[in-house]
Amino acid sequence: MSKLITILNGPNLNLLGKREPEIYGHETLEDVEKSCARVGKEFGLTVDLKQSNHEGQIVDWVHEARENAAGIIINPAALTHTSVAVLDALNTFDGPVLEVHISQVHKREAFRHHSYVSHRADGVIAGFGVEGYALAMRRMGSLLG
Ligand code: CA2
Repeated sequence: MSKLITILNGPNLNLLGKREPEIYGHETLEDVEKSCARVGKEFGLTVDLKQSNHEGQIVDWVHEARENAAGIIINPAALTHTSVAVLDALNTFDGPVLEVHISQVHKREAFRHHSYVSHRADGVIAGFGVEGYALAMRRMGSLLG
């Protein structure tokens, strides 16, 4: 039976591909879901990609993933740098957690250099554009294979 990977996206990422293409590129979250599903097929993984602008919603989705997902890929967006609540939720999840950032956060403002989520993440990808999500899917394939 195929295993589910929950892909969570935080605040403002609904605008992906629609604003600030010089930082975040031209591809949308729909494109990301398609490319992740393609990679997932190679490894017997299915994907469920979600986005919310609300911290509590992300926490609720992590709890849902506890019941139905084998792994979590998360781009917490600004919550990366602020949210102990998202970190605490991820700490209750037993499977692999991979953190993805589209931009190279370490080349940007100092406040983007610290991630609460990295205290839990089993791997971090930053600065590979939206390709980072598909790379994280490949890693999920090896971790769960
Ligand atoms: O590089 C990333 O993926 C970030 O997680 C994106 C966050 C930012 O706060 C993090 O420091 C790094 C911002 C997401 C905003 O998404 C937008 C997408 C398109 C247009 C405007 C915002």
